Amino acid sequence: MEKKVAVLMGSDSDLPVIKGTINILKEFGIEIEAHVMSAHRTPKQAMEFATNAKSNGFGVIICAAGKAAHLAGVVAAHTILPVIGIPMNSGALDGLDALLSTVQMPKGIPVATVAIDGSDNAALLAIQILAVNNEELAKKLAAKKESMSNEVIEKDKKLQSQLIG
Ligand code: RP5
Repeated sequence: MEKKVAVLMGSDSDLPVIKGTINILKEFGIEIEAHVMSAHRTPKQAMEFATNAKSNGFGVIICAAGKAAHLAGVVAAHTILPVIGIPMNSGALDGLDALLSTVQMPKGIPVATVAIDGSDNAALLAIQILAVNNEELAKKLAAKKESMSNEVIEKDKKLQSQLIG
């Protein structure tokens, strides 16, 4: 059975950005579960979800959180699944608080941290992890890269024609 991806967010206020993650996972046909779950406000639920995630059929867990963003770290502490952290720009420090809280994990408990509000890359990294053992996903990823490359080439052609006149 194909592995699912969990998308956890610390608050529903994260959803507008995290919709990007969900949309890309859906575009690739990946089964997802999305939850509002907080390391601070619902610590028991976060711990239980992480502890049971592997046996519940998940392959990767994405955690988005802002401010003192501990969700990804707490989840990573309770699972051997790869955990991807998205630091959210939700406070006075423009996301730098969440970036440091997410990326600066102590040794032994890694969290693969994407950029502040890096919702698309979190989804793509999760898909790349699943694609290690899934040729169909690997082909879809290669096609996506090809299409991105073609878009940039087209933009360059347009620029050249504007510059030349
Ligand atoms: C974090 O605090 C959430 O992930 C969110 O980014 C931020 C603000 O949450 P709310 O006060 O909007 O619920 O826990």
